[in-house]
Amino acid sequence: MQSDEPLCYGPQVMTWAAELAAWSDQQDNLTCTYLTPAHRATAEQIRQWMQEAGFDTVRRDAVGNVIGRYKAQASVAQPELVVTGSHYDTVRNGGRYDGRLGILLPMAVVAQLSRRGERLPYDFEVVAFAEEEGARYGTAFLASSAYIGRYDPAWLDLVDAKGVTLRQAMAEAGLDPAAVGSAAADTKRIKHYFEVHIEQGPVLLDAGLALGVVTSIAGSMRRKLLLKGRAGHAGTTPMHMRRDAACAAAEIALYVEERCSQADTLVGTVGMLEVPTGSVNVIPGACRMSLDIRAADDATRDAAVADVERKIDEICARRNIAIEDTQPAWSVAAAPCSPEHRAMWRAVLAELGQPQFELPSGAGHDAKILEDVAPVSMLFTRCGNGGISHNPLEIITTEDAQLAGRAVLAFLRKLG
Ligand code: HGY
Ligand code: MN
Ligand code: MN
Repeated sequence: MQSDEPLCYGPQVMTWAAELAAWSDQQDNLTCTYLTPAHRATAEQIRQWMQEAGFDTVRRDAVGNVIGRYKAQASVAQPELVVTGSHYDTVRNGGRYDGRLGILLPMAVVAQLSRRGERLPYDFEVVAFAEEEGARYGTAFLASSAYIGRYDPAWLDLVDAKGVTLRQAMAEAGLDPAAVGSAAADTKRIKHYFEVHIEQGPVLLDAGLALGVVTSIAGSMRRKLLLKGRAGHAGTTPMHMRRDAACAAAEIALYVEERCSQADTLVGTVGMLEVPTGSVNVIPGACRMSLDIRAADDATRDAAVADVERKIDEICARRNIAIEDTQPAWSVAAAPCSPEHRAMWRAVLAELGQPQFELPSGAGHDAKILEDVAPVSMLFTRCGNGGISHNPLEIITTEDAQLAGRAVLAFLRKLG
């Protein structure tokens, strides 16, 4: 592959991603959840690298986002703002590229622009969002919601698995819970937001393509439930007299699987299923479970959610099981990507000798939140290992990251 750019994007991103992966909440895997010591060390490292890369200003905002700004050409009196970014938190036992690629790659591109002394006709901001997965406090896209001025103060009272409130975690991290409103960006200035992200699926891999342009970002609904039956002796309680919370959860999980197999782009997952303080010889009196239901369009998703909720009520009524939402149900609408910028990305792919391939995103991304305040676009990179993600086997190649870096530079110039 001939390139007029030095090989400065791919190798740099792979090196940085490997170094960030060293910071984890767990000894034997990559888990980097909101505001833990590993998360704070990751933020500090990104801040340092941004400074070394040549950003004019680098700051940590009130919720822990790390934001680097590369200023416009001095001749532009009132420059607009183009923003890119992604998240640096991870799921538990996650991969090192989910989110982080979308931070590190634009950082490498700014380093190249800075080396060349090249300025863009707009201010360019790279945002390392502090919390997208919702792994510690359950509410996803917290950091990009704060960035667009939609922080919900009720989130401060969310509690993690160890009973630490989000408010306490912020104080421990040196952040002021009362200042969360100050994280809001001047969204009126944002001309465009784009996000580079690994595909997290097998489509590009199966098509033999390195890059793809995203058409739309799936909307999702999440619930966390506590089903309450009655604990009892496993040996002496006849089957017809039981209120087994785990069996109710199992019946619900199988219905979610069946119902969400009935439409394209519709998916449903029970990712968390747990009998708290369970014992081998005790009928489960309680069972915690999570629901995650998504589709490329809201109508498909909402129809499935309505059916699942009806079924939950029917199963629990029949089994005499009480239902409790352990946190407010949460949903985010599907987001279309900007046709104008999709065309720009397709033109960039053509210039790079790549097929102009487009695909929907089944995963949620911060771009979905930014779509409320600005036109958004996304560029996907191929995932290896069968497209696996949210798994330590998540992998990309240096060559694909290099190509993506060249695409970002070309896109930035086109935006000008
Ligand atoms: O769950 C998602 O789709 C994303 O990885 N947060
Ligand atoms: Mn993810
Ligand atoms: Mn992600």
